[in-house]
Amino acid sequence: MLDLYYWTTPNGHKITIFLEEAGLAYRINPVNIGKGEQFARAFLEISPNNRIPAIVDNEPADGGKPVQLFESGAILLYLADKTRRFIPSDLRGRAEAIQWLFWQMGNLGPMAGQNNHFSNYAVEKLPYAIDRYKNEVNRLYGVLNRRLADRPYAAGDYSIADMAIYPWIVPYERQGQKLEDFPHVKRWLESVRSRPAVVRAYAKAKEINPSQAGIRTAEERAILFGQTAASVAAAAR
Ligand SMILES: N[C@@H](CCC(=O)N[C@@H](CS)C(=O)NCC(=O)O)C(=O)O
Repeated sequence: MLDLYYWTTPNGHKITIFLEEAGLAYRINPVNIGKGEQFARAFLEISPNNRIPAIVDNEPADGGKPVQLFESGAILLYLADKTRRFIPSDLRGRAEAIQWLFWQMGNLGPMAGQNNHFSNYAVEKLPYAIDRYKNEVNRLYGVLNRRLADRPYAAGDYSIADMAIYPWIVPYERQGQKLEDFPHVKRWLESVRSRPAVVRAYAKAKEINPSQAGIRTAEERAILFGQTAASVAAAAR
């Protein structure tokens, strides 16, 4: 049984999608980031960056002690290698899938995160910051649209690259993007959305956090925004 430390956010969905696709047995340990559970000492032992998702593989392939992992891209790659699924096995195909996985991790995820922050969460609406991140996300949607113009998935067959990208395209409206401008992304989104494992992964999120509410209260904002080294150290318990 694999332990998943999870909250109902895009980076969390990536891993439930993989686990549902692969049919691996897993247990969800909810880490409610709006309540500050990411600062618990026990969680920081597994995820020193105080972010979800994280996993503990209690049955690693080498038969040794449990493997702890944080960072969703590293987790997806580890699980793909463990199961030998959702990553091409040939050298070139594997390199492409890893490349598009890292593209998501280094570009789409961080930019969409900042876009969400300045467009939706920041109390003070700063036009420069909103435009910068909304435009950058728009550029990245364009990159993905071109990539998908002549192939069904980001890299070869459906892979961990698609699983990483998908949860960051689902909220395109909140990202201030119009899917009509990105027809190949739209077709890809619909095809990934209709996969039974993806439907199950998002249903799990509803079970765990039925309201699916974002960050609403002043208390949640104080926990999530403006973190410093000192505030994390003080919150650890
Ligand atoms: N690069 C990290 C980002 C993880 C991340 O930002 N997780 C968010 C939820 S999507 C989180 O745990 N936030 C808690 C906090 O900000 O304290 C990954 O992909 O795993």
